[in-house]
Amino acid sequence: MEARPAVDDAALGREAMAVLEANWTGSGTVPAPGLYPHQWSWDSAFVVIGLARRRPDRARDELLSLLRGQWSTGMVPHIVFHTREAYFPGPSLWRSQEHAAAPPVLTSGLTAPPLHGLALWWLYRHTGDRDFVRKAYPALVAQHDYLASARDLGGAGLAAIVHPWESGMDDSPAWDQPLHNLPAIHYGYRGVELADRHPDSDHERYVWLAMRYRDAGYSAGYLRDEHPFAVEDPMFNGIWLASCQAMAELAPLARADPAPHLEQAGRIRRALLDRLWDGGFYARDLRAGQLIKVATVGGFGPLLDPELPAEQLRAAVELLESARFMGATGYPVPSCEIRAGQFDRTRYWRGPSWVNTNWLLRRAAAVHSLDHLAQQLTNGTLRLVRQAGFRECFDPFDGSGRGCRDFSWSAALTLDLLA
Ligand code: 2M8
Repeated sequence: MEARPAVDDAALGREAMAVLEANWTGSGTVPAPGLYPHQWSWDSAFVVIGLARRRPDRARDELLSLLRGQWSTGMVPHIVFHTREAYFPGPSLWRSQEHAAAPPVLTSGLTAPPLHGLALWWLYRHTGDRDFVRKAYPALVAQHDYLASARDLGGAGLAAIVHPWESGMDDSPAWDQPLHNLPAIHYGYRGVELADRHPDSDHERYVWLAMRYRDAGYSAGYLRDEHPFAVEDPMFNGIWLASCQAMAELAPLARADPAPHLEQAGRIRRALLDRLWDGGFYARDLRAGQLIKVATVGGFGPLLDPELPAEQLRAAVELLESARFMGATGYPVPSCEIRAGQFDRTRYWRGPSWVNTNWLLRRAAAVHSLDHLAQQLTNGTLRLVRQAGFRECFDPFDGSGRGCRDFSWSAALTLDLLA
C-alpha cells in the first residue's frame, strides 16, 4: 500500500482540480495522459458532473466538445479523437471519415453508456443555466432516439451493446461467455503492438468485432440480423433510464414535451424487470438467448431508477451490502462478486473498485433515500483516493491503487463527493 501524506478536504479538492487542469487539452479532458490521450464519452460525462459546481464553464465546453463527435444518426461515439496522438484502436481502425453519417472530427464507431442526459441535468441543477440546456438538449434527444431505434435489438425497449467496449467495463466477466461463443478468429495484427494490459486473446476478439461492424458500414440492419455480439446490459440501460428521467425534467426548459422521455423510461423499466431480473439483475446475451449469470457491479445499474419496485430494490441492496460485494471488502465496490471464479482483485473490471461505479451507486442510494449506504459509499471512495491518489481503479481489499494515475473521472467525482 502506497503511503501518501494526509490531505484535508481542501487540499484533496485542489489536487483533483490540478489533475483536471493537466488533463484538459484545450478541446476536451482526456481520461489520463499517455494511456488515454483522446476524449472518451462517459468519462466526459463524469467530468461534467464533477466540474458542475466549481467550473461550469469548463463543464459546458467538455460536453459540447464531446458532442462535436456525434454522428447524424444520433450516435455519440465512445471516443472522439481531437489530437494526433497514437492510440490503438485509433482512427485507422474505425475509419469514421469514410462514413457519411460521421462528423468531420475523427471518432470511433461504437457508443458508450448514455450518461449525458443525467450530466446535463446535474449541470443545470448546480448552475440554473437554461440557455445551455436549450443548446445541448436536441443532441441528447437524438442520442436517445438512436438507442431506441438502432439498438433495440431485442425488440423489448432495451438498448443492446454490440461490443464489450460499449459497456465501459471492457473485460467484465459478464462478457466472457458471449466472447467465447464467437466463431474462431484468425486475425493478424500486422505490426500493431498488443498492449500488455490485454494479455489474452479477448483483445483479438475486441478488434475483430469492431472490424466486422465497421466493414458492415456501421449498419443498424447488420447489427440486428448478423452481428454476433448483442447483449442487454443492466448498467447501460439503468444509466439510460436515469438519463431519460433527467431529460423529462429538462424538457420544459427546452420548450419540449417531457412525456416521450417518461414513456421511454417506463419501457426500459418494464423490460429490465421482465428480461434481466432473476433474483438480481443480469446481462442478457441476445445471441445465446439467455441471462449471463455472473453478478457484477453492472447488475446494480437499475438501482438508479427512483421507481424501481420495492422487491427488486430490497434484494439488490441486500446483495450489494452482502459478503458477495461490499460487505466483504474493506472498500466499495468490487466490480465482480468476490465469490465468483472469475473474480480477480488485481484485474481492471474483473474485481477492482472504481470511483465511477461507486459514484453511480451513491447516486442510486441518494435517489432511494438510503442515507447510510450513500454515506458509506462516499466515505469509502474518499478513503481510496486520499490513500492512493486519483488512480484508475483500486484493490477492493487493501485500497491500493491500480491502473494509471491522474485519472480524470476519479478526480472529477472526488470533487462532487467533497461538495
Ligand atoms: C477503458 O476502455 C478503453 C476502451 O475504450 C480501454 O480499455 O482501452 C474503460 O475503463 C472505459 O470505461 C473507459 O471509458 C476508457 C477510458 O477511461 O477506458
